[in-house]
Amino acid sequence: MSCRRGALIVLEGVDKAGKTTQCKKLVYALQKNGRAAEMMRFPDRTTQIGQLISSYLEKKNNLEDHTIHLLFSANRWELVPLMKKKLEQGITLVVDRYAFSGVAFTSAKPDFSLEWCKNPDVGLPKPDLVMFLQLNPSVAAERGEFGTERYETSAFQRSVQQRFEQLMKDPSVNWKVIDAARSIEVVHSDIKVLCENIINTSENLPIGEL
Ligand code: DGP
Repeated sequence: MSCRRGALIVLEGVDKAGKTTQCKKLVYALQKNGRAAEMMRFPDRTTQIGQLISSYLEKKNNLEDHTIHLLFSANRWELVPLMKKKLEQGITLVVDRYAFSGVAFTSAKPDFSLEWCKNPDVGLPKPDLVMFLQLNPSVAAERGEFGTERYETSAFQRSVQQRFEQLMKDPSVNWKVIDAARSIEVVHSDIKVLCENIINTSENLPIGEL
């Protein structure tokens, strides 16, 4: 008997929308319900490519904009064998950011088209569900000071938000918009319901490709 695969679930949103908090709570809740679930995050700063990205974000090095875009994508590709293995073992993966952040953040820079930005991620495992934690960037800014990393300014985040809105028009991706201005627990219970449904419906389907 072949084992039922896990679901690939992604959380996206602007900085401070609560993605990391919700990913952790979701994994814990799924495990408590007897589901095999693990969290992943992109960029994964632990690999060699991830370390380059991390020092770029910390402004310790400067990389040309196309180059860093390709490195973010390469960082996702290098984890694909592991992701596929886990999904095939029946483990549901809850992923904090994915290719959509890649496209939204780079295309928010001048002179980058969505099409060019999407290309390097074509063929990555396709999420069964992408939840967009919707939060007005000015409300996000009130949740605390932005840090000192690259991209952490209100003007840039507004531009990122607009790119995400473009991406959400793509009907080939299973987007669900979640109002992230509500309390942590209310957001969590919405997310949990969506995930239980998608885990049950995707377990007999092949893993798709972006
Ligand atoms: P964090 O999620 O806190 O580890 O922050 C990572 C930062 O990098 C955040 O500002 C979003 C940005 N980011 C994530 N993925 C990509 C990507 O693929 N391309 C670009 N240009 N930026 C990304």
